[in-house]
Amino acid sequence: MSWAEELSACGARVEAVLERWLPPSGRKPCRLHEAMRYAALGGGKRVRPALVYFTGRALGVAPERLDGPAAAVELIHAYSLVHDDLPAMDDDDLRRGRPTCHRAFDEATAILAGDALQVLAFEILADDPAMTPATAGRLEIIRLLARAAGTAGMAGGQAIDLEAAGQVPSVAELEHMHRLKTGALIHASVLMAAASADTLPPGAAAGLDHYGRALGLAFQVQDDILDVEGETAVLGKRAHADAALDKPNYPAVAGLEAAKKRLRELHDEAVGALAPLGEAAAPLRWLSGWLTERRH
Ligand code: GRG
Repeated sequence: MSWAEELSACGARVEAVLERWLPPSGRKPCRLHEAMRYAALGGGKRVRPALVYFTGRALGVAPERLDGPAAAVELIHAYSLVHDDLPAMDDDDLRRGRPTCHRAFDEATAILAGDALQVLAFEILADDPAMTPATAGRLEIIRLLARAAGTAGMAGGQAIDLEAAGQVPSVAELEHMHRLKTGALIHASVLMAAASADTLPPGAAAGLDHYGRALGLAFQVQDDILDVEGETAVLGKRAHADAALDKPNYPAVAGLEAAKKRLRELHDEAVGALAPLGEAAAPLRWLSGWLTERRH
């Protein structure tokens, strides 16, 4: 299989895991369960689960032990998109090429669906029998995801993002916000897989930590570039949304060419950090290239 095929296999795998954990839509309260399934299933690139599986593969961890972390990080991501699209935040109508959750259902249901997706993530990490058997490893994985989703990560970054509307931050301030809002969950995807390994090769922990950080920022810089250069039909979400909301993004603050240069630097940094893992890190090198060249 090519790496691109491996990436789609990761997407199919996490879809099946999510299907198993999500409450059936026929179970009461049906509308809430339907909204949760609408938000979490059948869409998205599944980048964060792929990072979990690809990192685990580089470390020789069996995929069954990674299903819990892969599904959990995707549920946190899905919840963040549902809440981010709400009228109180970005007020978007389109997500993954279809109506946003609050448009397909209603605002109250979308808020509850986001809440329930978030806690389901932690229920999986606490309960999944296939995960790393050591209690310490499981707790570390829960801690990593909680920190990445909280005020020192995604929720904190989102708060800074909302406060930044109408302002012009420095490049350093913008990068800080991006590292929290988007980077933290991508970083955590790599770290959760590393925490699932029984042992790590020398230098692997620091190398993967560095890779996850660099790739997390790179992902958001590319998202900013796509917001400026992309088209709504290809992105599956509204293009030029940052300008419409008067939100600063990388091309607006540093210029488009500087944003592209920074993206290349971050890709090189991410790939360079994988040196201690040698050939085993080939899928992670490929994924960094794919993510920084993606068009949607
Ligand atoms: C509501 C607490 C809270 C946080 C929201 C991540 C986030 C914070 C908001 C999403 C807004 C956004 C579009 C951020 C840009 C980066 C990003 C996360 C893009 C979407 O991720 P993809 O491209 O989406 O992985 P798919 O649909 O492929 O899963």
